Amino acid sequence: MTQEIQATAAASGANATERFRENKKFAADTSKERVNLLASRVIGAINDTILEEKVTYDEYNALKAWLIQVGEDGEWPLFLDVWVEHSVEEVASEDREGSKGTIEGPYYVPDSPKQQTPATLPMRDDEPGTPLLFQGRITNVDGEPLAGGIVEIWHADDKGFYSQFAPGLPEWNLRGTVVADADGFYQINTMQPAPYQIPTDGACGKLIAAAGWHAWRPAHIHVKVHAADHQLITAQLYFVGDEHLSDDIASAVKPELVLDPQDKADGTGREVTYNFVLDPAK
Ligand code: MBD
Ligand code: FE
Repeated sequence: MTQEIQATAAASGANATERFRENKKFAADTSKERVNLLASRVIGAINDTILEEKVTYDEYNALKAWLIQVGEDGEWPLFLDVWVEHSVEEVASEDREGSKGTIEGPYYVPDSPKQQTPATLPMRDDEPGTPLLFQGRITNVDGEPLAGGIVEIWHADDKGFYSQFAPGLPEWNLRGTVVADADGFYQINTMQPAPYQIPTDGACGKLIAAAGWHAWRPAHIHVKVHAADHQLITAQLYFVGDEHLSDDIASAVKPELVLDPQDKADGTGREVTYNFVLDPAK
């Protein structure tokens, strides 16, 4: 299949920025003391770096130009989710007993089309890739099924593009909200995604090139799993053997999140079972 998609960093960045503004709620009521503490520490860390590393005016102006560019490209969500969110997630999940989670990233869209299990994600007739049956159970920490639990799932296509952020894809391509059955069992038919490179033509790509880093994330499936009276888990599932498991640019891989799909007996692709254990609501 040939497909002419012109995905630009600025276009997907603008979409991610817009989505963030629409969907994210944040506390405006942080105390003065807390803002003072956090802002002073961050500004202090920047100043310490400048003094210790003897940063020049040239470097300072390059930084200024780059920060302006991050905003122009709409890449603040990308920058923060790639280089900062993993620490926020670590703090947020510190005392969780159930399944591990990881970062959400910039490409979640709420309210994807709802289906009862067994589900097949919306995809094109000629959607490229290897079919993957992703299934398992949603239980509480005592192993009891959470009837009607929900798996929201989203992932990139075989070329690394997310619907609603790259042009030319059907609106809900490879996105869905799947309701588990009375035993907490869910089954989702999709396509196994490929390793993914964050946009290289915008400000984040410029930083990566200038620093001699790489832009890769391992192939991944994003999920949000929830059930009444239980804590939401936001996670990503990866694939065993992926060369970027150990050097994810977003530092979001955990060993508990790696899938090992097997060939299906009927030869129609792969299948894997993954169970989610949800903590009780706080
Ligand atoms: C992604 O697909 C992603 O999951 C993250 C965390 C950052 C950039 C692109
Ligand atoms: Fe992603």
